[in-house]
Amino acid sequence: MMLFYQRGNGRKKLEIFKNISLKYLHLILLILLISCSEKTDKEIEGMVWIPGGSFYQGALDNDTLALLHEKPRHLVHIDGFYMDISPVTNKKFRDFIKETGYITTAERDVNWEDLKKQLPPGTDKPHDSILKAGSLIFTKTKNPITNFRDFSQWWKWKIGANWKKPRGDNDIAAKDNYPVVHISYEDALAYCKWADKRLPTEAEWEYAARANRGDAIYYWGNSHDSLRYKANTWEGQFPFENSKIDGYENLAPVKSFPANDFGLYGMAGNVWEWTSDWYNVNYYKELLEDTAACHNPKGAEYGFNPNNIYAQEKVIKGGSFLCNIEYCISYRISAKMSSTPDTSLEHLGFRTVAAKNMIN
Ligand SMILES: [Ca+2]
Repeated sequence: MMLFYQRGNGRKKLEIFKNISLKYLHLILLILLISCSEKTDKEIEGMVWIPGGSFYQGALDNDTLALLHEKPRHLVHIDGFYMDISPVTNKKFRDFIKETGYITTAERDVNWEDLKKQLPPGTDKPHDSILKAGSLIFTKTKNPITNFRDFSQWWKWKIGANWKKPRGDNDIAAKDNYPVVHISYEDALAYCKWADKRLPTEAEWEYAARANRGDAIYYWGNSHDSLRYKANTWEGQFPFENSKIDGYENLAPVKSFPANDFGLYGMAGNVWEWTSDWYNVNYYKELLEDTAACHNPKGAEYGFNPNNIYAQEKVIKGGSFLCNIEYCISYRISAKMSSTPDTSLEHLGFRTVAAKNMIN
């Protein structure tokens, strides 16, 4: 190369040298960029790498669909992590049960001493026959309703309902690729321990669902018209009549609807998913005043739900097959609800995540 330069005239040599220098500079920069960027080359079966970045968590002030606990919106930074492509399926959960012999919350009789701590003092103990192992299942109402605050109109305690029998009297033999449901937070943690994974924080979950779409309301953008093609929800008059326009009245198999821009399926509708955060309605306000806490936020120190002051609840995200535009539009990215760690429901599952250093 040096010989080549020596044979050219001075000006030409300088230009060539500049060009080559620039070329090498680009190459060096490229190598530096590659070496400094997060390594994403390791493929983890069933998971996708979510590259780290910053995003605004929560809903815009002028978002009229959002509930107060989705505001104020605040800037958050998330480090990269691996996330399950879809919620944990019946098949995966069965593998866990076979290896560990774990018995889920819904398969154990209810411990009244534990339950009464979550209820107003003086609440009468239910009859022992009610405290048998079971879970909450959804039941359509016989007529349209007007009081949407009374969940007991469509949630029923079903003895014998659990992940193996989601309706109490049916089984999941042919439903390996359906999301597992009737999973309590405690059950999800036990699975994570077995799988060497963990639950996502609320911020990680929302960041992954948003997938760099800025202020989009839904994972696919802002159009509600395409809902039927994007998520399994309740279309019709909740909880009385389901038009099944999206093809499913109840649960859908995982990957029945498109993935978001990070390649994640089921981030809207079908099943709610546990996060590791305590549900505290004041947490977003605290984050606004503590920007240091906005780097990988882990959630509030304790739960606080003014509508359920005796219980500590965890944040759940994503909405379910029961979400409806007139009642619970929780297939929106910023939407959330809460549940106590020992609760299991027919529309509640989970997915796991893993930091890079958790992967062998
Ligand atoms: Ca549906």
